[in-house]
Amino acid sequence: MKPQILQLSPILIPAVRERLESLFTVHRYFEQADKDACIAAHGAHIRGVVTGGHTGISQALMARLPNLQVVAVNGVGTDAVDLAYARDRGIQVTATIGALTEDVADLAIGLLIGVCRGICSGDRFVRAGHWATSATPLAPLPLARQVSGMRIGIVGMGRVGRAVAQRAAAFGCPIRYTDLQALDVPYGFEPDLLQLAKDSDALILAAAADKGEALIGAQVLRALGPEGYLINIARGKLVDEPALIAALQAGEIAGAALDVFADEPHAPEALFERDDVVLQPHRASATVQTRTRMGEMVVDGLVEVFAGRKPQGLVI
Ligand code: 8YV
Repeated sequence: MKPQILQLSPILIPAVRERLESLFTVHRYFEQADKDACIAAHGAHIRGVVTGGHTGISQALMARLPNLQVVAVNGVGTDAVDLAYARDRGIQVTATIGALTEDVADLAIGLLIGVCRGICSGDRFVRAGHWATSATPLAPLPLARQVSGMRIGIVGMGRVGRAVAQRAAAFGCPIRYTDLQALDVPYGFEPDLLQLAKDSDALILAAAADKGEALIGAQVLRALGPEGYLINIARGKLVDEPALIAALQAGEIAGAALDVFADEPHAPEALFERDDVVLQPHRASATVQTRTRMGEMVVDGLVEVFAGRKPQGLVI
């Protein structure tokens, strides 16, 4: 009999879906109208869970899966999985470590350029027909902020942080970073986040969110200052969103570009009308190439665990 899998979030690559469904009996929990009935009917037989980085799995749901052996996260962040509980139960957790680094770093740079150069507001300006009709072309658009040479502060110098740094360095940007400790990287370490914010023109969040909830609050934003930009490709909960909105409204920072939010799929409406903000619907890893690699890792991880071997990307 094929092992039974509970799938908590969609897989967008057809070939990966087909492989998953050919190897396992898959219960598509995310599509169920009556989720409780789904668990009542199948919970006792579930041996594996497939979930997304943001979705994770609650302790309450794991508790209803007595034969659960593995949670395969289709993402790199495991902050939405109760790792301590999983460890106690002997449930293995895998993540797609290394599979999405480049894409996430690419989007961080895209967002930085997007917000500093006003790419989205320029696009809206052209589409609305204002370019052709305005008496003084470009007058309503403020001049942009040069990106090359900006002082970049990276919060979290893990795989993604390093890939962001590499790219920013190619733009001639001096780079400093903060992390739990100094690391073996060719960038300046700043243990104090406030100081890093003071010394940066743009702060890029690339930290894991297991700890550090609302790391970026009013004080850090004030330190970043009216010429400073905040870029977040990590987790929404790292930022105190009401404080960010207040800082933007008061002109205490110059702008923000966000791929992630505290309460996805909801982004704060106060941001919608602002031209000093670029918003993305948590899409940093959403390319065909990366999602294919991630999906393959998820399926391979399940196969390995059920065969009693150590999977790649094993977190616990
Ligand atoms: C993934 C993420 O795209 O890797 C993560 O932790 O949050 C995202 O980049 C998401 O998990 C897709 O399922």
